[in-house]
Amino acid sequence: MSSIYKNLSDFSDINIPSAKGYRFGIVVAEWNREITESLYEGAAQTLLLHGAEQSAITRINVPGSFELTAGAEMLAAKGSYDALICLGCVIQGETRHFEFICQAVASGLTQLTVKYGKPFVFGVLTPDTMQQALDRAGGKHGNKGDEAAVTAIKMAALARQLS
Ligand code: RBF
Repeated sequence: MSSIYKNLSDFSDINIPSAKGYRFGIVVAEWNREITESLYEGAAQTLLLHGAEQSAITRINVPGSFELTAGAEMLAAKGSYDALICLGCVIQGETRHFEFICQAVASGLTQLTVKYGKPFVFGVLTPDTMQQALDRAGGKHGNKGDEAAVTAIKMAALARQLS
């Protein structure tokens, strides 16, 4: 988690495995598109930076974060991916809708990880305000899309190592 003490989007001191030869699926929610496009750009650039081929990255869009689980399942069922990255942004409002969406996605992606034995990375921002979202999508707290990609690479490498 990013904080005033540690911005995890700076990976310069962390040993990240090569992503060469791995296949990645990225599911992007269209709600709060300004934010999710930045998350996607960060994730895709990070995968490429660490050796993934452009042709090894498949992107699909879903309407909102609630649909991330369904989109990820559809992608996983169709293709052979080493990791799936799910990107969304749910801004806390005054209704309980926020909790329903976030809990559904967190639980859905956990279930998919268990079902497929592969990483389904939770790259969903859950800020209180749009400014906090901007700060975490290429702003002063880095880009959580980058962090999601690094998690995907590390977990894909771990899955291969243990298989
Ligand atoms: N989807 C998001 O990705 N982020 C949101 O902040 C968000 N807020 C929503 C607020 C309300 C009141 C509703 C009804 C939907 C919202 N959605 C949001 C869309 C949700 O993820 C999903 O696409 C729809 O509920 C249709 O299943």
